[in-house]
Amino acid sequence: MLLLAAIGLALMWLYTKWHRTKKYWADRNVPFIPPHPLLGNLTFLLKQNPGIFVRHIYNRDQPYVGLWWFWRPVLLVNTPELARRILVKDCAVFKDRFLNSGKKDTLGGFNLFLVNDPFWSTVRKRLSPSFTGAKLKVFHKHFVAKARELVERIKIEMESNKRVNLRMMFTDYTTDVVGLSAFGVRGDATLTGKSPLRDITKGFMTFTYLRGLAWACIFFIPELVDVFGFSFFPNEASNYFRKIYKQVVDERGGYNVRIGENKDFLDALRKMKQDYDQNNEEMPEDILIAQAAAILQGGFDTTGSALTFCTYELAHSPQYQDKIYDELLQIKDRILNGDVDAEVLHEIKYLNAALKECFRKYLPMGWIDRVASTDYRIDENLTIKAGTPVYVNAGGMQYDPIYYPDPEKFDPDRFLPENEKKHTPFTYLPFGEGPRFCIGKRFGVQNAICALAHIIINYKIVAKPDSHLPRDIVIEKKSLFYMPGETLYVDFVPRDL
Ligand code: HEM
Ligand SMILES: *[C@@H]1O[C@H](CO)[C@@H](O)[C@H](O)[C@H]1NC(C)=O
Ligand SMILES: CC(=O)N[C@H]1CO[C@H](CO)[C@@H](O)[C@@H]1O
Repeated sequence: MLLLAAIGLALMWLYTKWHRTKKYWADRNVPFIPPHPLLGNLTFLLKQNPGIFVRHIYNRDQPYVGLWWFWRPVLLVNTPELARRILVKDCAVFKDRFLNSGKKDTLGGFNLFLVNDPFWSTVRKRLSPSFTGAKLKVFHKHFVAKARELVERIKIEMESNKRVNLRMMFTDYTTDVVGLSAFGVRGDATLTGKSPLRDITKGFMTFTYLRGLAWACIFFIPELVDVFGFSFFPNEASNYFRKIYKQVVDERGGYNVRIGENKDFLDALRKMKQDYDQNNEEMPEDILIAQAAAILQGGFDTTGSALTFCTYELAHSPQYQDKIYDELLQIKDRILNGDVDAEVLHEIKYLNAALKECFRKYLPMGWIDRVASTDYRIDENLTIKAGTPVYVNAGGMQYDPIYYPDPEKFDPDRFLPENEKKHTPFTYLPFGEGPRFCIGKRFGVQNAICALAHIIINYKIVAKPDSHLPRDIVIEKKSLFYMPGETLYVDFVPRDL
C-alpha cells in the first residue's frame, strides 16, 4: 500500500512538473516548438545534424524561440542585434558556455573550450600570446613545409589509388601542422597517413554510440557527465596523449629549467606551470595537458573539414577556381620555392573570399552557446533567469537569404572586400565573437589558405564525373559538429609548371 502510494505521489509530482515545464515558454509569451515529453526538442539527435536543425527552426521574424533540452528550457536567438549583445556588449553576463564536461574529467572539464570563469580568463590570458601575429610568422614555416608535402601526397595517392579521400588527407595534414606548431612534435602523417599524434586524432574522430552518448551529455545535460563518468576525449586517446606530452616536456628539460621567450604553445604551458610553482600555487600537469588536447582537438578537424568542403566546392566551380589560379600565377615562383609569406597570401583576394564563403556554408558549429550568469533582460517582454542556456543561431543567419541571397549557392564574390563591407554585422559567425571567440582563428585560416594555394598552383581540382553537387553532400547526422557524413573524393590533374 505504502509503496503504491509512493509511486502514485512520484507520478503525480512528475506529471505536475512536466505540465509546468511544457508551459514554460508559453507562460512567458515566447514562441516555442512543442517539446517531446522526455527529450524536449532533442528528438533530432542522431537523426539530423544540429547545424541543420537550427537552420530549420530559424525564423527571422522571431527574435527568439524557446526550446527544451530534455526538461530544461533554453533560448535560441535569431537576430544579429541579440547576437551582438550576448557575445560582445553584455559578454560579462555570458562568459560561460553551457556545455560542460564536469569536474572529474580533467582533460575535458578544465580545457579552454569547456572551462568556466574565473579559470577560463586565466587560461585564455596565458594562451593568447601563442597565437599572435609574431607567432604565426613562425608557424607559417610549418604550414608551408607541410603544404608542400600535401602536394606530394596528392601525387602519390593519385598514382596509386586514382583518387584522394579528402577528409582523411586533410586531417592527416592538420594533425601534423598542429603537432609541429603547438608542441614541436614532428610527424609524417601528411605523407604516410601515420604518426603517433595521428593515432590520437583518429581516436578523436571515431564515433561509437557510447562516445555519442558522452557528447550528448556534455552538450545537453552536463549535470550527468560526472554521474556517468563520461569524458570529453576517449580514454585511450587521452592516455596516449598524456604520454606524448610528458615526453616532449622532458625533452625540453621539464618545468624547472629557464624558459626564455615563449617559443610555442608548449612553452606557454611550461611557463604557466613554472609561475604557479614559484607562487606556491598548485597547477596539476593534467590541466596543462587539457589545454594541449583542446588545441589539438580544436585545430585539426575544423580546418581539415573546411579544406575538404572548400576543395569539393572548387571542383564544382571551375570558373571560380580559374580566377584563383590566375591570381596565384603572379606569385607562382614563390609558392613553388616554398618562400611565400603570409602577407602575400593574405592579398590573394579570390582565394580568401572562397575560404570565407566556405565557412559561411559549412560552419563547424551551427550555434554559439553561452549561459546567462545572472537574470538578463532580453527585451521589454522577456527576462531570462540566471542559468538559462542561450544559443546564437549562427547557422540560421548564415543561410538567411536576406543577408546572403541564394544561400545554397557557393558564391565567393560575397566576400570580396568591396562586398564584404556591406554585410550586416553579426550575421557571419563561423568563429564566434567577443572575448570567447575562436583562439585559433588566424592560425586555422592562414593554414587553410596556405594549403589551398599550394594545391591550386600545382593541380586543377576536378569533380569526379559521377559525383553529386555540393548542395547534396550528406552531413554527418551523428556528429554535433557540421562535418561530411560521407567520403568525398575529387580528381587532381597536374598543371603544367
Ligand atoms: C579553421 C577553422 C575553425 C573554426 C571554424 C573554428 C570555430 C570555432 C568556434 C565557433 C568556436 C567558439 C567561439 C565562441 O564561442 O564564440 C571556437 C573556439 C575555439 N577554437 Fe576554434 N575554430 C577553428 C580552428 C581552430 C584552431 C586551428 C584552433 C587551435 C589551434 C582552435 C581552437 C579553439 C579553442 C581552444 C576554442 C575555445 C576558445 C574559448 O572558449 O576561449 N580552433 N572555434
Ligand atoms: C512585446 O510584445 C508586444 C505584444 O505582443 C509586441 O507588440 C512588442 O513588439 C514586443 N516587443 C518586442 C521588443 O518584441
Ligand atoms: C524543430 C524540431 O525538431 N522540433 C521538435 C521538438 O519536439 C517535438 C516533439 O517530439 C517534435 O515533434 C518537433 O519536431
